[in-house]
Amino acid sequence: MSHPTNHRPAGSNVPVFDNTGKMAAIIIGVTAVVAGSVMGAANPFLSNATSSQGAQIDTLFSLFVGIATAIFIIVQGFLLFSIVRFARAPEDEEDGVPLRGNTKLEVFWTAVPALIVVILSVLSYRVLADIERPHPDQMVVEVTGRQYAWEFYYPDYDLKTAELHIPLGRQVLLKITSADVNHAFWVPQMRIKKDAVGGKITTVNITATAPGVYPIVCAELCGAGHAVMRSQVVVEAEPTFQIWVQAQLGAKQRAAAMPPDPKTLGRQLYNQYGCNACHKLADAAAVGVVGPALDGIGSRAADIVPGQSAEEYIRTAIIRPMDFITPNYPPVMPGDYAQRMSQADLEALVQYLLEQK
Ligand code: HEC
Ligand SMILES: [Cu+2]
Repeated sequence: MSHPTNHRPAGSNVPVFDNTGKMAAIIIGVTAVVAGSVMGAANPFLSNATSSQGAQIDTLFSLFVGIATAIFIIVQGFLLFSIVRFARAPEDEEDGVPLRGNTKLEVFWTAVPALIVVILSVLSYRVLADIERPHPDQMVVEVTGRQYAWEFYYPDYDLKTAELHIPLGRQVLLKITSADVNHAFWVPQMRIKKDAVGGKITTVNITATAPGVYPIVCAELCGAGHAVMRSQVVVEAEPTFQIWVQAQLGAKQRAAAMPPDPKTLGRQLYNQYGCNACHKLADAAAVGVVGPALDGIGSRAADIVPGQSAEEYIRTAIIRPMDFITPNYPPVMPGDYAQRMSQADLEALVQYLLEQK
């Protein structure tokens, strides 16, 4: 048997030697190269990345997808070709031809993937090394995730915010951690996704390449309010960023010099401690739906637990939420407010909620 791979059982009217195999190989190969190049060049799955790291990652990803597409088409092409070309003829009851391995083919299909893997590893390493290289003008922002909000701290300015502002074109080193359970800091448009783990700091660099506002999403199921654990990155030109910093610092100084009226303070605390993520409250523009709406809580709080005044009920609900579970709601309110809140903040918040008539 000189050409086992091309052998046809007796009774078949397909000639033993023909060129369909070669033709198929050429058609499959050309299709794979064209489709792979198109997928690599115009990857339809991703919008444009808005960070320089994201752009590098996308280029690499498109190359991976392009190569994977080509390999997929080659493998499936030969599979389909074989199904059609070597189908058993209706009257053919014979066994198939006993085939042995084909050393050349095996060397080829081991060497080529090995080479592809080596090339992709080298390219990936170069992209990773470049992304991790610190720039001299780098700015540090400390990111803390907690159920269910993100908090940003700028050590350069001693400034804490709930929204991340970064200057266009400047490398920002994010030092990410969690105050409670695991979260993940994700900015889809920038291709940045990093775990936020309690007691540990994970780092990632971002250099924004397009001004705009991009959503920040928590990408780790972290509890009942996970879906509302969102914020945003605001990318602006360096001068605009500096103006924003000064405005925040000014507001902070004014707040320190002249404490806000109880209502403003109450709204601030309500949002700062993440109550807004779970409790709707019109006065604080909060829309959370995990817990009961707190509109009018001041009027009804006295009638909920017999023997507890409105003030006691609200205070207890905050510092010991498990003492009384509001019927029809899950017992998911965080139990650590007593440790996290100063006495002054707690009292201000209780007074604020009492005023919600
Ligand atoms: C993770 C979501 C979540 C967060 C964050 C949260 N709560 Fe709650 N809260 C709930 C749920 C759910 C209930 C109802 C079940 C229960 O009683 O524990 C509740 C109950 C309450 C009640 C009783 C409401 C009623 O109608 O009887 C008050 C008051 C309250 N929370 C205040 C707060 C305040 C103030 C904060 C912020 C400091 C806060 N909660 C943060 C989920 C949350
Ligand atoms: Cu989270």
